[in-house]
Amino acid sequence: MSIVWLGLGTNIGDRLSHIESAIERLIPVLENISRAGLYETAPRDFLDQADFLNTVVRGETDLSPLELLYVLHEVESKGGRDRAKLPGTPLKGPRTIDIDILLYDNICSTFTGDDGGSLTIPHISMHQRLFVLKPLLDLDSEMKDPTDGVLWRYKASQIGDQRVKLYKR
Ligand code: PH2
Ligand code: MG
Ligand code: MG
Repeated sequence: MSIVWLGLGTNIGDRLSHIESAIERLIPVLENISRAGLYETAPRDFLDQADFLNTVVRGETDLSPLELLYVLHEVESKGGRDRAKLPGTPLKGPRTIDIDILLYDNICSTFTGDDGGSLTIPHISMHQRLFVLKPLLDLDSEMKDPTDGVLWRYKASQIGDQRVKLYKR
């Protein structure tokens, strides 16, 4: 079994129920799930959008990284996520549910799917996102970035305020 860490985010509609339904749908896919608290977070990257709810989930799986990615896409679709890149849709704009693979064991690599899409693990932006690192550290404060062995909590402490506030434990 491999240990995976997923980041969940939503900023459209009933955010709480989008997160809860997505985690329900992860139960058949991941074993021994543990979940961090929910955080209300200011949007990053694309700023002109509503605040997000974010959390992190840890689980165990026998799926490969790409197999897991496709399952997560299905869970996103069931949660009302439209991944189609319509003209005029901002790249990192509003979404009903986004589920990103953050970490998968200590893998540091990029995978290319049959559809030509690519998956980089660790998630390429996680080191600069407190909306990821805070909930991750709730679950394990001693974890290290597998790319350089530096504690995630040290990296988090070097990031300025990003308005990430505990919403629900
Ligand atoms: N996701 C993004 C872009 N910006 N900002 C916050 N606060 N939370 C997110 O989950 C988020 C974001 C792209 O996936
Ligand atoms: Mg994302
Ligand atoms: Mg995503």
